[in-house]
Amino acid sequence: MRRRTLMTLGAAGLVSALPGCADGDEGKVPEAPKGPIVLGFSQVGSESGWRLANTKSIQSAARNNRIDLKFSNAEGDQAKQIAAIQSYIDARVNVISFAPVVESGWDDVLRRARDAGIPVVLTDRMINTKDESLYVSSIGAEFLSEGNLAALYLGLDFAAAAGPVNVVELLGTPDSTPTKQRSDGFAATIAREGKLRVVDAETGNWTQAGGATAMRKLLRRQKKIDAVFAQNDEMGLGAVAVLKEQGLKPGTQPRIVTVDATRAGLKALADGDLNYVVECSPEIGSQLMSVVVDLYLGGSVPKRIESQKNVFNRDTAKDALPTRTY
Ligand code: GZL
Repeated sequence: MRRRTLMTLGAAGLVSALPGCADGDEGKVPEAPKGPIVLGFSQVGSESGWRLANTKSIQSAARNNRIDLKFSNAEGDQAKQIAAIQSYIDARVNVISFAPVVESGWDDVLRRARDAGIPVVLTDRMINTKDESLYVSSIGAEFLSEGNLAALYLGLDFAAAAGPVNVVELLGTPDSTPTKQRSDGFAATIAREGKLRVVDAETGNWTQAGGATAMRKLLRRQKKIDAVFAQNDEMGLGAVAVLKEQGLKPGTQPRIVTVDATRAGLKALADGDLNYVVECSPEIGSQLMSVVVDLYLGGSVPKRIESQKNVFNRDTAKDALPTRTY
């Protein structure tokens, strides 16, 4: 992304830069943008603590950059996201951004955005398209490696086990990027290690209630469950409640790894109900606004921007909790 030197852009209140003088345009000052940048954003929903923190990050970063944010919440409904994107096209916003609830079904509306000359930035999740020109940048976590890390760390706890170790998976929304790629990353790693094996899976749709229902079904179907890979904290916490109801000791038998690293997840980890939590930070608002300003100024932006990743154990969870922002 282009370096910025200080120059104030009037109404937008943005500090940004004169592009470095390239050959032949010495001294040419770009037309200073008139008025605030307008960003249309469609959010997946309010399904988890991670999502709420993601919304907060985007809204506060827009405020801090004096960007006029048109924000809509689809509550998990793709049709509502498509309608919101269309409304931003009709309103001729400067940039459109969204976190796609599922990967397929976006080409038509994104083609209309592109034909209207409005750049689109994906956040958090990806879309499944053959036409990469439908979005200019994507900002989010590398989900395959989250699955990889979950398997690696869970494997540490079974290093001395004779094997095989029976794992069940609690899955997010079908066809969403994290659901698909966390599973793929987990499977690829356990295939290399050879001791852990996924014997069953159920969708919990990212929610605590969904995770509890899924765990009940799996306990009825599976005689021996040694470990649970919950694809987010909420589903892991739902599983913990059900396991305790049934007289089991989550964190010991079975062992549990989750993803997100929300405050509630780290608290359960510190309490010994979980064993590891993989973090994919939801706080990508400032990265998004930086891309939005660059696009508005006619700059070029990276096609892919990774968000922060981490893995917590019980001790590092205790260290992180006092200053946790989400
Ligand atoms: C991950 C994000 C997922 C979180 C869930 O980047 O898409 O959606 O893991 C959230 O908590 O619902």
